[in-house]
Amino acid sequence: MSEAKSTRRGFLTGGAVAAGGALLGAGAARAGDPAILEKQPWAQYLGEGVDARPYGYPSPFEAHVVRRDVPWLTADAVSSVNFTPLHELDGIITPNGLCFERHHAGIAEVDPAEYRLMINGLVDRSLVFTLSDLMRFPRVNRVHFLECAANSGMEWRGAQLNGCQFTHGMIHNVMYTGVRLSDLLNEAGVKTTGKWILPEGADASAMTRSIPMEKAMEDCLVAFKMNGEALRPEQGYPVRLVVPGWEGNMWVKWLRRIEVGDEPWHHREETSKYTDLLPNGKARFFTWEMDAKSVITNPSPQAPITHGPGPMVLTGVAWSGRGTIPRVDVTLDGGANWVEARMDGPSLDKSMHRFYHDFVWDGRPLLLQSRAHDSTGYVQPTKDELRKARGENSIYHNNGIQTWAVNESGEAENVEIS
Ligand SMILES: Nc1nc2c(c(=O)[nH]1)N[C@H]1C(S)=C(S)[C@@H](COP(=O)(O)O)O[C@H]1N2
Ligand SMILES: [Mo]
Repeated sequence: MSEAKSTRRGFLTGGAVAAGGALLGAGAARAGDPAILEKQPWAQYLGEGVDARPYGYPSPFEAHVVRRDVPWLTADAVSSVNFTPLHELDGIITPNGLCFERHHAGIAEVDPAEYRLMINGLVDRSLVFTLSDLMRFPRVNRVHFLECAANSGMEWRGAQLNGCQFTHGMIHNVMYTGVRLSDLLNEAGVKTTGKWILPEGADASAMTRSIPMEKAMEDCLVAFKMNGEALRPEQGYPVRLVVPGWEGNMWVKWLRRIEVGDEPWHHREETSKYTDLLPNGKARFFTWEMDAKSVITNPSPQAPITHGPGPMVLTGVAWSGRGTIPRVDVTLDGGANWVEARMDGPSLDKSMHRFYHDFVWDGRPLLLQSRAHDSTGYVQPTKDELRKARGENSIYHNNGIQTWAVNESGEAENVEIS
């Protein structure tokens, strides 16, 4: 242990190969390592030219890095969900092909030439925009997370799914390019009686959700690009609504119409499914903002420690629908001791944040947890605190602290401690 600590200094100041080797006890083997001494197959032939891959894909060695679903969760794949492989990612941006998908009636394949967006209802003039009409409004770029209100929902009653992909993977964090919804609404001229918008999707589910006018005017976007390229069909190509910080259900994909009204349309929509049932039988309505939350992505059940004791990097993500994440705490011993994690990467409003904890593992079992603090001062609660407030019957808005138990071999498991 003390030896590990003293070598860590060299490791972190640049003697990575020497110190790393010494720590792993593998330095001697590495010295004669054929992987560095011998000419590898890929150095013995000319590679493919630039015309071979007009649209690039990841290395075939990364084929395991995919969205995954849990087949028993839903009756069929058309109205279902898959999960972002958080344990394989780093930084804060989710690559387009790995953004989790949640569809109520499958993926709509919309022809952009036939794409139209209508604004009608309590407006001075109903308008119909083509895609090129939309692109003539001033554009903005914003990075935001989208989290399904059901994320971690399976964990309300106890530890269930073995991997952060499944417990926390109903989230993605993307840079959107689009236009302000307020610009479009102002173009149509919202009447003073217009207090709500009802966005509608062009897919077979014609998904609709009511959103208060204040939010629509404040920061909602009508987006056509994600991470620089056109939205993927799975994410609503060619146009989706972006509702920063609010639950994913409101981010209508394949957006085709926005009706302006004087009250919400709760009788027409799915809202009943997206409320939180309290122990007294009453429901929590209007719980749209996503509370601050975090999860350790590495190590985790799908990403065990494979290098043995010594210096290691623990990492994870944190986010809040109410602002930024100035601080995340991490514990290695189930909450007896907490240390402040190191935040790295952009800290953007209503966006994912990345944290690290660099430490020397002595090879003993760990009980890992992370606890997010957001810019409003709110602190992520424990699962027991959440249950006390909301009971066991909830499904939505579970932002409780996650625990991973790591054993001596470095394998991690989803557990609950109280
Ligand atoms: N048109 C339409 N929009 C939709 C849905 C849908 O089924 N149809 N699903 C909603 C739900 S419940 C969520 S969580 C998000 C998921 O967005 P994603 O597929 O980009 O992850 O889209 C929302 N927008
Ligand atoms: Mo959702």
